Amino acid sequence: MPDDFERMWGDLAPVGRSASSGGYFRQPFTSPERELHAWFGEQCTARGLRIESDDFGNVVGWWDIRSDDPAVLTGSHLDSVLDGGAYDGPLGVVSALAAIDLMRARGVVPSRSLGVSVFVEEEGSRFGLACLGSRLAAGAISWDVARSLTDRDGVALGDVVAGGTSSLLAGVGTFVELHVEQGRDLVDRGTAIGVASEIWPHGRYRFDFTGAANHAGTTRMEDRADPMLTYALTVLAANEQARLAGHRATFGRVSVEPNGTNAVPSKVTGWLDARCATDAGLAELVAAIERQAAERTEVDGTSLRLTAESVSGSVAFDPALAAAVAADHEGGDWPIIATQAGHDAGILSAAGIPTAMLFVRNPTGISHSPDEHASIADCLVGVSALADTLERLTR
Ligand code: HGY
Ligand code: MN
Ligand code: MN
Repeated sequence: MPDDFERMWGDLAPVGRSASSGGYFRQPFTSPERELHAWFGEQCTARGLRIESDDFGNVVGWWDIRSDDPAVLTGSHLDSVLDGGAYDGPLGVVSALAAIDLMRARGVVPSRSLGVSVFVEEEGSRFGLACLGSRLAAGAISWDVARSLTDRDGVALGDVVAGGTSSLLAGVGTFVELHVEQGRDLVDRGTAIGVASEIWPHGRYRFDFTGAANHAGTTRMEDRADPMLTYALTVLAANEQARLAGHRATFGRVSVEPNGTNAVPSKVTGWLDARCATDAGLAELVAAIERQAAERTEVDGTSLRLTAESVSGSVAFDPALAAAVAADHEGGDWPIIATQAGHDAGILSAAGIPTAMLFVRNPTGISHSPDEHASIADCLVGVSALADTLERLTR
């Protein structure tokens, strides 16, 4: 089995990888990501898995078993954030294929169909909405709304994929997603595998600060309406709010118009990624940041427009399923832990499909970075853990 996993992992390693940073640029419906989808199709065909695609680019490879019982689905995503790591997403897909290989090597025949899924645009790195593919598959967003989402070049989702309907989840009774841990809980506990209890609510909010373009030299400081100043103080306010309350607030993306060196900008747009343990806490955090930004616009003579671009409510995974997945393993029960990272599993869980997540230890906890890593040994433990879990669920 190790060679299966390592062979597949080696196939993916060069695809969409930056020569300078070593990070990955696998945005949905771009050639590196389409190359990964083609690879996935070949892997499914090589295993005799029936390939089913929906109108949005989501794909499932089915191990069809004649049964009246609802199917079990496992999988993750192949798209990445900009300059992302190798594991976030692909680890769950490669591990699912390797887990099927391992089950077959063990002589296991499922009592119900078992599918391996790849949902598109989980990161929302191109069209701005997190878990776009799984939201479309689960009916959490309509195609009419999603088709108009645009990327930074103004290309609409409807321009790159046909759209329509999806029935990929119609007969699915349980979903399991294996994912590299994006944090340090497992490494601090000294254990390789964990199970998810919940996903923190989180959202992405666009702050448009408008001011007045002017000369960087001849305009006195007191005569300016500088949106960069309002933006900068909003970033500081968000950081302070989150730090004091134990939440998360990040401005990782900004655009400046006209972005000149010797001019006061006319407009600065910043995107806030905010996350809290509760829905109410998230709303309060964003409201507090918005309030402080608005107060600052009064001082700077600028204006603010706030748009919520992507909001994911809190997810509590099925506790009985989590407990059943985590229990009775060599070396003891797997820990059940919360995550602040969003996943397709959260969308399917919120859509009413009993869902579990397996986490594989990340020795540094770093993610959404070229430095994201998991050891091959832990990845192979993950494959075996996923095979055990799928065996239990398809018995
Ligand atoms: O942003 C997230 O939480 C996830 O990695 N998509
Ligand atoms: Mn992910
Ligand atoms: Mn991610």
